[in-house]
Amino acid sequence: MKLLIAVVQDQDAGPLMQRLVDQGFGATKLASTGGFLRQGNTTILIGLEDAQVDAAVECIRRTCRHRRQAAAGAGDVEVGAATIFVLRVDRFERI
Ligand code: 2BA
Repeated sequence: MKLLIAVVQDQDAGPLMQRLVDQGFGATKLASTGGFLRQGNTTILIGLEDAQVDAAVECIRRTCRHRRQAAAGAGDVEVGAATIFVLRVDRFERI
């Protein structure tokens, strides 16, 4: 089993959650803040089987967009589409 952690832009979070749930993924949406821009973004946690990882990444790829955003002192920066971590899960329980 794996835990996929995806940091996405707030504008993409709603449509992404909808797409994930429509495809049968369990997902949790957390409010987060980027360290560089210090602006709100969204972190989505998805617990899934190893064989589902590519399908979830594809969902993210199809939903999330690159955008340019103003950064204090650094002009514009290109943000997104998503920053994705895939972690091995040693134990998963729903009680
Ligand atoms: P932020 O840290 O607010 O970064 C927003 C965007 O600013 C980044 O987009 C990148 O284009 C730019 N940026 C970040 N650090 C920079 C630096 N030192 N110099 C110049 N430009 C810089 P993304 O790379 O797409 O990242 C989007 C968000 O994903 C980040 O927001 C952060 O919340 C998360 N993230 C990115 N890399 C991460 C990492 N290694 N670990 C944890 N979270 C990460």
